[in-house]
Amino acid sequence: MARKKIALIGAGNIGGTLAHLAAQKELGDVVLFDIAEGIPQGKALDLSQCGPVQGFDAKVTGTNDYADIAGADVIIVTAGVPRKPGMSRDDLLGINLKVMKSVGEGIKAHAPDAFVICITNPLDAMVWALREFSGLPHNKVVGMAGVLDSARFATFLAWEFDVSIRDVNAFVLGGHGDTMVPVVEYSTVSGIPIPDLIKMGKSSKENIDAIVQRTRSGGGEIVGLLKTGSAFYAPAASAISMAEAYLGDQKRILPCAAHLTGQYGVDGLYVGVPAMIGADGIEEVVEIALDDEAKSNLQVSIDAVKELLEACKAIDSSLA
Ligand code: A3D
Repeated sequence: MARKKIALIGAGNIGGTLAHLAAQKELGDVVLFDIAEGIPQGKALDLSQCGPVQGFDAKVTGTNDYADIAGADVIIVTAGVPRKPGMSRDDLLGINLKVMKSVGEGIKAHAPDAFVICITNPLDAMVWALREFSGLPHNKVVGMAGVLDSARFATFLAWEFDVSIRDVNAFVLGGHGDTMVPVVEYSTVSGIPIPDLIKMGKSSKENIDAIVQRTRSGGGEIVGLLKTGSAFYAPAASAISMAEAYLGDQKRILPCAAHLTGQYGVDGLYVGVPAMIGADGIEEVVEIALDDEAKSNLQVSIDAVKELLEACKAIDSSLA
């Protein structure tokens, strides 16, 4: 069987980490693409030289030419610009929307059969725009945010309960950003829901509320510490788990920004929901019952995504 091919669009902090993880795990040969000349080539050379030390055979190459992504099985998109001081959310939206246009056209022309995972922010709008520009089927284009957000939630819960991270299952719905919805009722330690653990005296509502808030602003906390960029190790690891679910037809149910067609009362938007990833991409969106509080929080999140899409349509009339 021929080796799989993983194309990474954007060779910045996340792109480089993705390349390292994909090569280490031998998910396939890796192509790093970026518009910056020298960066993908330099990172690819450096990563290739990890091979002899770490014992992986994956070929890692760098390019500035979309033709080199031809035949990719998985594409992970991190191309774009992060928000800088003085830049409004709309400024970022306008710049990254243009980036999604060129990336979408590149994918459409050279790798229309790939499973595409978008990470570029603002995530829920960019994944939608990338799907529109690429014209790929909706089940083959997905956004990575929920795996990361629930990993953050799980980390804080494991610390709170002083238990192994392996026993924590944390659940986050909604858009990526301040309006995300960590769902306490569906989050467990070894199958025991968090509200039961509170009743057992293992934590308090106040502590869990603080953890929910810390999860919501988890990205900002890291930006505040790093000062020169945003998180990249955990975002890369999260996207790799989604790529593995697709390549291995694992049927994993992972929280991701998936295209909704009526589920959760939403039609035509990408929103963070639990979805099954297998060989057909997004094979199913799992619709769970929510209590009134989670429902109204999710609605706030959906409204925020809608607002972003309207802004995208105002910037690029081909999207309207
Ligand atoms: P960074 O290290 O700046 O890398 C971005 C790369 O994109 C740079 O190497 C640029 O040269 C490249 N680039 C810019 N324009 C283009 C283009 N038109 N075509 C190809 N490449 C281009 O950023 P990063 O890797 O830290 O983050 C990448 C993106 O992920 C940003 O938009 C972040 O905001 C976002 N992000 C999302 C999450 C989520 O959970 C959704 C988490 C962390 C970061």
